[in-house]
Amino acid sequence: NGHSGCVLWLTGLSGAGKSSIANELERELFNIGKHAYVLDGDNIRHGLGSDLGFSPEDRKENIRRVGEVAKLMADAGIICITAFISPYRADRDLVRKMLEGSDNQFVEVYVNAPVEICEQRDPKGLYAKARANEIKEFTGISAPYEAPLRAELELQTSKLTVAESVAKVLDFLNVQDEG
Ligand code: GGZ
Repeated sequence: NGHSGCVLWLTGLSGAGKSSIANELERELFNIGKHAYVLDGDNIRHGLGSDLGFSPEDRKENIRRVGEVAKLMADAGIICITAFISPYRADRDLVRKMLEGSDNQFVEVYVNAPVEICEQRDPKGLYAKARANEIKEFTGISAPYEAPLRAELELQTSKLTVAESVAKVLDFLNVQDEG
């Protein structure tokens, strides 16, 4: 992978484990001398995307902006790890297209857990709110999630620990310890 950056695009339901995997991956990459950075709702939706909600149009624009930022970071030689639901195939494919033609690899990682499991986990109580109709257009409940058809990697997080998922990504990247 040399010194070139890339984009690790994690996609999946709320509660599937995207953020946990992304953050642990960032730490592991740092430990082997790689410069990685996580983009997620916490650092994007309050700032760059503060005007956006969760309608299909707003999600599309959210993902477009994240894609542009991820591309810049990859151009700067950083391993950019993104952790957004990114529920629409067309939106993810748009980012893939953006990265084509640059020498930055786009790696779509399907963080896959059944919606029943995500709903059981419900760490922030959002599924309960969605069921009570207090949150509209909630992905997996009242808004669609379009699963990837040709993701470079799939992580079944109901069967894998975070560490096992991270190991699979590192293995895919074939990263070497640069000390
Ligand atoms: C889905 C929502 C919604 C709705 C608020 N639908 O588990 P979380 O809390 O921390 O992650 C979810 C996050 C999703 O934001 P993204 O930027 O990843 O979405 S997208 O890629 O579709 O643009 C959830 C919270 O925001 N959240 N309302 N209606 N998730």
